[in-house]
Amino acid sequence: MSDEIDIKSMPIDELLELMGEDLYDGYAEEVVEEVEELLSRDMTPYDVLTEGLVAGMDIVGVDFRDGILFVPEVLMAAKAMKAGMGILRPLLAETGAPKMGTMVIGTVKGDIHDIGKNLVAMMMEGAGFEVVNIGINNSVDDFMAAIEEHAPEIIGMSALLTTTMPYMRVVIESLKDEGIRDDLVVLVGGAPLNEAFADDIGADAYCRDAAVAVETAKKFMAERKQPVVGWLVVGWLGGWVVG
Ligand code: B1M
Repeated sequence: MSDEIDIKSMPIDELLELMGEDLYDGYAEEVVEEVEELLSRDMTPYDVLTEGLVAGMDIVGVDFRDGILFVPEVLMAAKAMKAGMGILRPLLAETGAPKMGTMVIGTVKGDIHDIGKNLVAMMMEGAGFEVVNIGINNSVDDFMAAIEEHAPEIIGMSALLTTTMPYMRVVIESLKDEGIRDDLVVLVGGAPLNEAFADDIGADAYCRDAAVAVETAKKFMAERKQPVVGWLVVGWLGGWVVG
């Protein structure tokens, strides 16, 4: 525990290591203090997130897989991660970038994993997107209602279980049935997915992590805007030739 340790005099690499240990042990208060201390050392929110919280959570994941940690411990670690993310969230969103577009993102039906999805949401906000995070365990109807209410350009779906990932196809098929599939960019992510799966279910892209999700979303938004710009240029050139 970092109570007896003076984190202010600790070098950054040791502080990151300590934060990983506190995250592992589920010490939310300490993780928050360490996040704040790292930020005060001029580390960027993104680096604190990736080099600190995400790196720490990776170790939790491996030990959970190997039966060293169990559900209650993982939940404590997840809470500590969320506490740390609470500090970083507004900072990542504070870029002042113009709104790039709107994304509705949710974890699919049957699945309650939300850490990675929230991370994606945070990073997207940080990149200037308006994000409507509809939470966990979302049915087709939940996605449809959010699409109707918020008119997003992008839909993001997350699944962490091999048993819930097929539900993404159900959502995409419903978008087709409603005749709105081609109006939307559908991005999918989550540890058990891959590109082949995304192709197979008819998503636009698989995003390995939050950074890739941001890059991919930006790329699609740029492509969507291009035809409009193209027509404007054609119109302008036409006017120039005629006039
Ligand atoms: Co669960 N769990 N879990 N779990 N859990 C996994 C996923 C598992 C791989 C662990 C293991 O066995 N090694 C395994 C799945 C096995 C499988 O399906 N093949 C598993 C299991 C089995 C279960 C339960 C069934 C356990 C049980 O009850 N017996 C149960 C299922 C409950 C349910 O959903 N119905 C369960 C429960 C839980 C907790 C509640 C204890 C907790 C979740 C807490 C929470 O989310 N609030 C939990 C956790 C924490 C994990 C692990 C350890 C960590 C997941 C995580 O948060 N990773 C996980 C093991 C692992 O993944 N290594 C595991 C950190 C996060 C930053 O990464 O979520 O991958 P990730 O997100 C990344 C990318 O994937 C991507 O970007 C993110 C950021 O870079 N991404 C997207 C994710 N979503 C995206 C959406 C996008 C784009 C990118 O949209 C555009």
